[in-house]
Amino acid sequence: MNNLQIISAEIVSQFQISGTVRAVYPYGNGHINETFCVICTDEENNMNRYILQKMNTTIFKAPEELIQNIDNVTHFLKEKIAKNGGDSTRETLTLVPTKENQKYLKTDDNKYYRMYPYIEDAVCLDAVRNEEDFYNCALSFGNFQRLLSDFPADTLFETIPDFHNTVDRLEKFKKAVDEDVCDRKKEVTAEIQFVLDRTADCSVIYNALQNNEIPLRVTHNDTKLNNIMIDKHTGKGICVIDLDTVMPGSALYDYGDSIRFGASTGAEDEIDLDLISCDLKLFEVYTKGYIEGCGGSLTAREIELLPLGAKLMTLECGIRFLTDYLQNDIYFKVHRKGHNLDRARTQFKLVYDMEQKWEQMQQIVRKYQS
Ligand code: ADP
Ligand code: GN1
Ligand code: MG
Repeated sequence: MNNLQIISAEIVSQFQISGTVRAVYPYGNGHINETFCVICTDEENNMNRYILQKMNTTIFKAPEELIQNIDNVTHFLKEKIAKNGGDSTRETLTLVPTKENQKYLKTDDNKYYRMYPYIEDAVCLDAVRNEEDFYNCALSFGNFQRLLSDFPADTLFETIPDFHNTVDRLEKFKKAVDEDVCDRKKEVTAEIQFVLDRTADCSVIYNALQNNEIPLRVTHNDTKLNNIMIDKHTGKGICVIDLDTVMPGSALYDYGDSIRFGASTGAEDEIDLDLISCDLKLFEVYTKGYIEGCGGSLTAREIELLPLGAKLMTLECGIRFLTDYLQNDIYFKVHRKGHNLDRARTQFKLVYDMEQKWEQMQQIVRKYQS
């Protein structure tokens, strides 16, 4: 066992788990938190699994508020899921309390941990397996947003201010370019220019929200494919996870971020950019599923702006990866040299490809504009 796992085993015992801990190991491909899978067995040798997370408090500066959000949102969802005849223990996350009945554990050295039961009989994907998968995810993310449509938004803390404020993201990017703290600017002049050439795009959703052209909703804000659990047997999206950024936002953020990740023909960190493009068939099935999942609640203007949501969330994510590269990789977890730059490049390639396919993307969306 390495140090990390020993620490985790000690931490685990402070939560209300069922059975004896048999193993704790790093888990998943998230870029933000430190995630572990905990395996326990009871006297009859039944296995219970849990997800233990060390919260990233560099990024989430107010972990108590974040947990409060998750607790409120999951309780709200549980009631609705139960009312609709669903399984509220499986279709949303549940915080496992500590032995002192707290919703999270704060250690003496100011580290914050939380635990969830592992969602069993489900898979979490890093790439779409087929069109049906993606359609099912779209239904679930749309449905998630619909279930939260009457959630009291004013009770939510903003866990990361200006999270999808692309105008602000652009400003922070320009500052990182100017400061150039690790002398990487010279390697990325073409990428910097790519962003600057799209300055006008960056304010479109921001302005549409400001002018009340589109509504502010309670949104997930991080709707990539590996933030949803898919039922092993039915292939349906059953549980939306990673609720750290549930905040007031735009449906365009949720739709756009899903397209960015799931409709790409290559991985987010693919090095061979020839493998990266926007798959229009996947774009179409997601569009159909998301509009259906939202249950008719999207406005005509929101639907009209969906292609822009896809492009802008992709551009914004590329801007964020490139900013982090210029700032010496302090935000996203990296696993190799130049990892954030590779990620930024795939996003920009995808933006470019969407621009070439713009007419077709708009035509597809119009098909679902009833
Ligand atoms: P991050 O913010 O770092 O992305 P996530 O909350 O998304 O962290 O968790 C990372 C990964 O852990 C997920 O992509 C998923 O594979 C797995 N995971 C998280 N919660 C659960 C859960 N309750 N059941 C099963 N797997 C989970
Ligand atoms: C992060 O936490 P994770 O890995 O699901 C990030 C998203 C980015 C995504 C890019 C809180 O998502 O905003 O779009 O990486 N989450 C946060 O893969 O910044
Ligand atoms: Mg995640």
